[in-house]
Amino acid sequence: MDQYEQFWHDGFMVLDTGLSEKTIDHLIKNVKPFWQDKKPHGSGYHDSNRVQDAWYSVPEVKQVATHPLIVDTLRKLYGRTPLPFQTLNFKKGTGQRPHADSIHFNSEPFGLMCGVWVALEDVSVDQGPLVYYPGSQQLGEINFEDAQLDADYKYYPQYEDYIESVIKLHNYTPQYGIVKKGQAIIWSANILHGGAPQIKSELTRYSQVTHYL
Ligand SMILES: O=C(O)CCC(=O)C(=O)O
Repeated sequence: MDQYEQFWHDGFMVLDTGLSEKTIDHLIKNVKPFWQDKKPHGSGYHDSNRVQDAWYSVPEVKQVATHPLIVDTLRKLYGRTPLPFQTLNFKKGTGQRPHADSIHFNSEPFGLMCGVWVALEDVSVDQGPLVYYPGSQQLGEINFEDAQLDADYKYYPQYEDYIESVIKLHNYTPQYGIVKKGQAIIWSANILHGGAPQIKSELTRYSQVTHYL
């Protein structure tokens, strides 16, 4: 199996972006004010850990989102020109419970969306790495109706409970994004994933997720 076939089999791929230390360090320096209090121009919701759409204000965020190797890899995987449509920059682990991104944004036809998570520093288990469940992208699309819930954001915790029950039912094995600075994890829209709890809360876990259609 080549790495492209492997992606469709497992739902993810690890890629060395070759991004320079200098670019990554500038990126972090330039996003820092937004983690503190500022809000980037044109951005959506953000808090002290999550800065949405910093690419409006920080050229290096846009540089990562449009990095030729990432764009080219997505083009080969999906057979179409990828369109980055959102960036998220995290300072720490998210501790997000498992979900599929297709619950947040979707494509027609289903399955064209993907996320690319780039480590902006070396990531260990102590920092709350990305966690994902290989093979789970092969399940059909799971929405609120499947979990017998009304499609209302107030039921999101129950959706997460349902996803956990699906993971147990299928006995999926978690895999953790223990990767090096500059490595990327590409995940397909439907893979179940989240953030592992951060064991050492004093540590950072600088990362960028770009979502593509
Ligand atoms: O970075 C993480 O810990 C999780 C990110 C995530 O689940 C997402 O962006 O959908």
